[in-house]
Amino acid sequence: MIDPRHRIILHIDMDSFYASCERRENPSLAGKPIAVCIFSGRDADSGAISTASYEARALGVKSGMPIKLAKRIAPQVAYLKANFSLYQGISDSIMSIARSRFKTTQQASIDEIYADASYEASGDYEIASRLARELKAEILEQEKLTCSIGIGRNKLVAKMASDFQKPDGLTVVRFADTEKFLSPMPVKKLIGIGPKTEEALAKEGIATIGQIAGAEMGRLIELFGESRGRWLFEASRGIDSEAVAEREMPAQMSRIATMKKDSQDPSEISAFCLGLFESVSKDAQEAGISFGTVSVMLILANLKMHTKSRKFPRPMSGSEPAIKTEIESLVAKFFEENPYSVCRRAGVRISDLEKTQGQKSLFDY
Ligand code: TTP
Ligand code: MG
Repeated sequence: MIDPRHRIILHIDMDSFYASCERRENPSLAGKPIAVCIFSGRDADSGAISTASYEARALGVKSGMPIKLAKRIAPQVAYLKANFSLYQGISDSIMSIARSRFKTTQQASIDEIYADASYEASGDYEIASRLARELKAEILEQEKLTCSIGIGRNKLVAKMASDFQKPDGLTVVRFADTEKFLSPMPVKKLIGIGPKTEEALAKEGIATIGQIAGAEMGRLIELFGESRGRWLFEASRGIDSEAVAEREMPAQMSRIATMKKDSQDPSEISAFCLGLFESVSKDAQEAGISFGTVSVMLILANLKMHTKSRKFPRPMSGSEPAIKTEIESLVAKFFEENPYSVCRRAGVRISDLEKTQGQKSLFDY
């Protein structure tokens, strides 16, 4: 067991993730304000903003805002429809880059992952910073996307550090600097504090994290109850002992990529999909994961996406020839049903994932 003083945790958070994915796919959007929308379908503009590029944020467009309101305050922003399978495929690729560099990781959301770098950095923040810079460079090179990384003594501090300087930031909070980093921040910046706690603290005259740290633990317990009071007392000092550990199986793993040139040739598209499948299945095999369903995703020149899936009667692992045949027949079937289609991007997804007995899991290597 590593002495808690020597733990070094990284938190990696992609910058304006969905918007950056869209921009990567469509370079004509470079530098322009854009927002990704989740349309509810009730009428043309009902729904909410999922995320906005930093340029659009500067115009007041934020996650969660109604699309109609955003369009009113910032009509010059390009409003795009969310394309979740694109984001999922890119997320999978980023997660596998991070997992290949650190022994212990924990995916926290579609665009966030923790890495426990205690082992790789041997307790040295200089080494940890270098590893973080290398990770940022690889993600940029491979996926053409920027992220922000926070480094700290635990998950709480690392997450607050990644948020400190965005986009494309790297913030290192050494063990001894933790309280100095946290104490001037407003209480709502402490991960886990919502508007209700903020309000209750304000009534006590507490506005900053440092003021929580200066409060009596007994008073915090009186106000918030035993466990929440203790948590506030510790968190405000940057104390958190939660381990970095994957909790559950991912629902699916996928890869999606743009073909060198648009194609109408099923055999060329199958070959492209098999290449993507090899890469997904390698990750799955290394993690000791088998799958029950394979899907082929085809995005056509008109940007419409089609998915064809096949469920197997038993869990499969990557090397079985039946899968190759199945991928070829899914592509062939699509072209039978949709002749003359022009394919621009293609992807492969495996789902119905299961842990294979006796192998190390995705989450403990
Ligand atoms: P976040 O990491 O919270 O936001 P972000 O990556 O867009 O921007 P930042 O640079 O501040 O990290 O969320 C990741 C993705 O999750 C985001 O790109 C879109 C989606 N999302 C929603 O759909 N609705 C929401 O309210 C939020 C906060 C995020
Ligand atoms: Mg993000």
